[in-house]
Amino acid sequence: MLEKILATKREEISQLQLPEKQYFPKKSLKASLQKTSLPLGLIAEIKQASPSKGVLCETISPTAIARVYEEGGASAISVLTDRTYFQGDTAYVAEVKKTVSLPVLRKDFILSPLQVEETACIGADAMLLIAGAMEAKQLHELYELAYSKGLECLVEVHSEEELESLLAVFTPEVIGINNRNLKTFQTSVSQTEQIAKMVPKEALLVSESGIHTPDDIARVKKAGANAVLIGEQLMRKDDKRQAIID
Ligand code: IGP
Repeated sequence: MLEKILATKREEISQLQLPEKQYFPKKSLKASLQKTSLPLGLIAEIKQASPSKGVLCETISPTAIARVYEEGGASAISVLTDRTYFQGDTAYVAEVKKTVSLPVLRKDFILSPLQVEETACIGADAMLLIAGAMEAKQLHELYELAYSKGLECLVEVHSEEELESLLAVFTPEVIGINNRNLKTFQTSVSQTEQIAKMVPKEALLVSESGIHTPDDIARVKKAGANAVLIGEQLMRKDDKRQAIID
């Protein structure tokens, strides 16, 4: 699946034109995750659909959802901007930035320096980089470019091998362990329990995907996660604010 998405993305990049630059006060993802009042930092995701689950809700108002996430105590908002597979939109980033004061993470498949520029233009505070999508050296170049533009990165790994290749090149400030196996789409928090052991102490660790119950949260916390990234479980709930508190 990842390969298919990346092929579409390369196609899109070849047509990409930079939008006009939007200016917003910058908010640090890392700092916000560290100073949470919840048991763990929470990146709450706005995701309308996904290749694994199909459509999660028929219509969405990104600004209304963002407001509720903020009220519930989330530390940051993740906004899916991929249109083809996730029904996201790059315009959602600015809409959310205008509505809440939390840092906004752009969730997409970033493969090229031009997309890093675009991420800065659309007003995001941070962006996702996926280790499984490229060589560690290339990822490091995009990472450096992002930080030079005032953007932070959440660097996502799916396996011990991916993390090992990455750490041979550099240590990202914020590392995400994706609990979803991209081949089978199955999620298991045991991914975090397994891989967390290899994460250097100085990095902030985010456990991503497949987090549904308080027990999942307790397990990843015990494994050493500083924060969780939750999409589906919140998107399916009518009362998202209560879902965060629960
Ligand atoms: C959220 P979930 O299972 O809570 O909806 O997962 C998030 O981790 C997931 O959307 C995600 C993702 C990604 C989406 C993780 N890595 C990369 C797109 C691209």
